[in-house]
Amino acid sequence: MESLSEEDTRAVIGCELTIYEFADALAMKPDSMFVKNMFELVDKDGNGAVSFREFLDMIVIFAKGKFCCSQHVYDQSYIIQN
Ligand SMILES: [Ca+2]
Repeated sequence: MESLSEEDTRAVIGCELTIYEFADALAMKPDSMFVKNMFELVDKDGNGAVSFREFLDMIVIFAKGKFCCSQHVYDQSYIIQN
């Protein structure tokens, strides 16, 4: 397996996703309420973009199974437990 160069690593870490790219990464439509709410939740600094770090934080939350959804998650309801 080939490793990334330092320059490529910095580019990955420094990249930010728009809501359209975020929706694409989740294989969902950018105008869905789920994507809008999730994007707003993940964009912790509120700059209108999801950083690599913010995206990783979301993945960790999913991986730990602490993200709980009601049956209406695709409408607008979600809860993250501490
Ligand atoms: Ca952000």
